[in-house]
Amino acid sequence: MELIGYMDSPFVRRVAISARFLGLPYEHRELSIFRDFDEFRAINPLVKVPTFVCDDGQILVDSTLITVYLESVAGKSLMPTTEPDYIRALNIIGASLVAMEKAAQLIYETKQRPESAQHQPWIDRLETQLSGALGLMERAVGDGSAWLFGDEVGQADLTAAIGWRFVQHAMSDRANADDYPGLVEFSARAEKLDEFVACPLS
Ligand SMILES: N[C@@H](CCC(=O)N[C@@H](CS)C(=O)NCC(=O)O)C(=O)O
Repeated sequence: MELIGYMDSPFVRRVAISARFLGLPYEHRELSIFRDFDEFRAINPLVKVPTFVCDDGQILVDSTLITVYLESVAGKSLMPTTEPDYIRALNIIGASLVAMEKAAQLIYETKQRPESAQHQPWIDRLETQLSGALGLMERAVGDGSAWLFGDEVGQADLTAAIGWRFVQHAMSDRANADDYPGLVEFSARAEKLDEFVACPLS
């Protein structure tokens, strides 16, 4: 199994860290969807990260779908198995994925487009959505001193922690750490775990 993409994508990092929590070994290839577009396209015409190459050569995209596959290979799950925890985990993962997605869209809007083509109302909208997602995540983690569903780190924990770290790394000016003390603490604890240390944000 091979994971393709840089860890500066929170979606790639999510797959990498999930695989480690599931105890699954994988190869990792760093290719950029921008700088290595043609090489990437030859592997996957979708040119999306994460791209995941299964042992039989089939290609998967989307961190959630890849994680579903990894869980089936591992024969175990990083999700709570009973309600209402299961639904709450899905809710937190959803907010964290939106935070990642809106932050990525802000990068595209402000770094890929020439300044003259940027549209401020769209940027404002993305920022509002980003702060809405971060607000939900902050409420979910509380003071950040405990994992979300007991002693074990699960998919909701790792996705929230990766999401916050990415936003802080990419745009700390748009997400003031003072406004999110719970996430700061939660992320700091997560980043010390072996599975996170092994997958540094590149
Ligand atoms: N929902 C997807 C999002 C993945 C995603 O948007 N990746 C970005 C990089 S962070 C990408 O491939 N961007 C290039 C593009 O969309 O063309 C997931 O969970 O994997």
